[in-house]
Amino acid sequence: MKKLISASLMCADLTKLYDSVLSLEKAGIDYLHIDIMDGCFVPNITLGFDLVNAIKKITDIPLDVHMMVKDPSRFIDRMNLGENDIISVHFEADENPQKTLELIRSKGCKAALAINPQTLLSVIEPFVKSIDMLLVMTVNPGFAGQKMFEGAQDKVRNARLTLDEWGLEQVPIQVDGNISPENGRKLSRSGADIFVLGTSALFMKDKSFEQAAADFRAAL
Ligand code: S6P
Ligand code: MG
Repeated sequence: MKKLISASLMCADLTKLYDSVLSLEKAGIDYLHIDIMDGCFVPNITLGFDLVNAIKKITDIPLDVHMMVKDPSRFIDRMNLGENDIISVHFEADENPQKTLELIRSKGCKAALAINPQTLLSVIEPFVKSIDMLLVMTVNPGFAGQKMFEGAQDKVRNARLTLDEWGLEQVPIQVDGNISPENGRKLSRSGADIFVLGTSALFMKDKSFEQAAADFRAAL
């Protein structure tokens, strides 16, 4: 599977978001990752649905919306997204993930299930027919700038094996949290396909997006 980069916009300079999106386009970034938090499922609040809809209007880069929100099905209709966009919802935050995943697909978007570092991989089994991507969190959701948890590589390797066993070779695995070039390489070798890049690889003081993305791709 082709290795793809998703740029985490909560790590961008929000005073220059428009320019940043255009620069990310020029750098050939594959997805824009938009973190939505509710201050309840996670102890933070960042970006929101109005921003998702505004960004959608200014770029053709597909959006990758990561909802860290309790009962996310309440909000799927708030976003004007299309067939190349991904919406991820957390297993831990939803009483009926199946229904939410189906709702996302009914909107024409790709549906993804996200799992926290402490959540066992086996929980995804009932939902495998309804997912277009699996998001394996490599930090506890809520904040940028954290350290990847120790078992991340093993978890991604097991996730790839498990998905393949179920005949889901085409379902990509996304990793999110402290994806530096070094961690990206390790996780890529374990089977990760889509890399959410924040402060550890893309949003850096002394490097352009173009250079940072090239360095990351070269490290994989
Ligand atoms: C965290 C959020 C992430 C971060 C990203 C930041 O809750 O879901 O998408 O924005 O992990 O990257 P980094 O390299 O600062 O950890
Ligand atoms: Mg995220």
